[in-house]
Amino acid sequence: MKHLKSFITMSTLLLGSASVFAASHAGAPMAKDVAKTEAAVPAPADMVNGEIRKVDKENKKITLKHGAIKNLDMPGMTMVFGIKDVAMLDGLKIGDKVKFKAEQTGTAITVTDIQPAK
Ligand SMILES: [Cu+2]
Repeated sequence: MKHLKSFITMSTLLLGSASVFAASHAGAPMAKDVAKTEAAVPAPADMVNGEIRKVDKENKKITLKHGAIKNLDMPGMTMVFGIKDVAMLDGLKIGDKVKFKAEQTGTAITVTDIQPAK
């Protein structure tokens, strides 16, 4: 009888801890939903390595030789980008190595962030 009693006590403890486990994870599905929502949003732009080839402040354009741009699914190449704000080009010149973010804005691809590469 002593054995049976300790068995029951053990089972009760296990059940007890199981429900505590369930309770403490009650918030988990919500966190999962948040992650799902974030995944539905287009991939955030990564910083891409580039080198300035041409700057056209008047037309808000910049030519960059760039590495692969993951968020745009683009391999490395040299191409013209639109620039969100020409002030971002202050202090940058042709030949400078940069890190930049590019995003698709309608039919154009625009540099939304650019800074000297360190
Ligand atoms: Cu490109």
